Amino acid sequence: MLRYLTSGESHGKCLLAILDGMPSGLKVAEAAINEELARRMAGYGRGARMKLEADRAEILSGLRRGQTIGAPLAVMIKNVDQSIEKLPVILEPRPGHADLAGAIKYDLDDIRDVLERASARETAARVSVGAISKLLLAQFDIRVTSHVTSIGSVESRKNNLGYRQIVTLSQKSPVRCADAAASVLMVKEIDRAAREAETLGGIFEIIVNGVPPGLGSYSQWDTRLDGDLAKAVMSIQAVKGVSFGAGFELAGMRGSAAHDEIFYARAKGFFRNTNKAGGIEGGMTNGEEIRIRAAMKPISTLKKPLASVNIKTKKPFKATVERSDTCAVPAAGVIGESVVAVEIANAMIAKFGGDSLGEMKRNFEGYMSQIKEF
Ligand code: EPS
Repeated sequence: MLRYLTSGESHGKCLLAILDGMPSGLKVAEAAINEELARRMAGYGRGARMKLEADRAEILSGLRRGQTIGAPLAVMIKNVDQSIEKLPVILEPRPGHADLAGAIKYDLDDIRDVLERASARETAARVSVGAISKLLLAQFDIRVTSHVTSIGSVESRKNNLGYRQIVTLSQKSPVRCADAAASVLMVKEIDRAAREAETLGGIFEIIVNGVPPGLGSYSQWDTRLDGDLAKAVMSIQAVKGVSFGAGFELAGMRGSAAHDEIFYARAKGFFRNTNKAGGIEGGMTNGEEIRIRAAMKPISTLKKPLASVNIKTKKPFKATVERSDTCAVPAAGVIGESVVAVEIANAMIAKFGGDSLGEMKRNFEGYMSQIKEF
C-alpha cells in the first residue's frame, strides 16, 4: 500500500512528506519534483508569497544511487518565509477558513496556530509525493494532467479536447486553460477581482491517460477507486465539489443518453465513443481516460471585510487582511493531479504488487496480454 503523511507550517522551517510503499528500483531525481513544484507556484492570480518562495525539494532518505530501495522516502521543502515565531496573535476568525472550528476543537487561544497548518502551503508537500507517484506511473505509460475549465464567471469552451492538446494548450496559458480566448478573459476577471478586493474560485479537470481497465474493485465499498479519488481531490484546501465524467449533468439526462455504449473491433478490442462515466464504472477503471472535475471556492482570505466575532472579547468586528492570493485555481489543478497520481499509483501497486518495479512490470505485462486474449 502506498501512503503518505505531511508535516510543516505555512511560515515554519519547512514542509515535510514521508511517502511509504514505493517499489524498489524507481529512478527519482529531485529535478522531477522541482518541476512539479514550479508548476504549482505558477498561475496568474497568486499573491506576493509566491514571488518570495522558491520551492525546491530535498530527498532526505529512501534513495540510494538515485533509485528507490523499498524504504520510505522523506522529502523536505524549506520555507523562505520562516516568520512563524514572530507573527502576531490572531483573535479574529475569517469566515470560510479553518480558523473558528480549529480554535474551538484544539482549544487554542491564537488562531495563528490553526491557519499555519490549515493553509494550502501544505500542498507543496503533497505535490512532491505526487511527482514521485507520476514517475512510477510513467513506467507504465500512464500520464496525469489537468486544465482549468472555469474561473469566476468565465468558462472554457474547449472541454472536449484530447489529452495531448490539453497538455500543449494549457501550458501556454497563464491560468492553465486550454481555451486561449477564455484564458484572456479569465486573466481580466482576476485583475478586476483584485482591483475590487475580491477573490475567485473556479473549476479544474484532472485527466489520467493510459490506465488499464480493472483498477479498483466493486467487491467492497472501500475498494471502489472513485471513492478513493473523490476523497483525495475533496481533501484539497478550498475544494467544495468533485465529479466524474459528465458528473452532475448525468442527473438530468435520460438513461439512453447518459451511458457510454460498448463497441468491439479486432484491432483495438472493446472501446467507447463517449466517456460520460469519466473512465470509471462500478468503482473500477474501464480503460477509458479518467476525468475528474473539482470545484474550488473563492479563497477565503479576503481584503474585503466580512462579519465575524473576536474569540476573546466576543465582540463583532470586520477584518481587513493584507496579503492573499486572488485566485489559486491553476495551482489547485496541479495539486489535483498530484493527489490523483498517488491514488492511481496505489491502485497499480495493489493490483500488480509493489515490492520492486521489476515485479510490478512483469505482472502488468502478464495482465495486459491476458486482456488482449479476453
Ligand atoms: C495562504 C495565504 C498566502 C498564500 C498561501 C496560502 O500566503 P501568505 O499568507 O504567506 O501570504 O500564498 O499559499 C502558499 C504559501 C502556497 O505555497 O501555496 C493561506 O492563507 O492559505
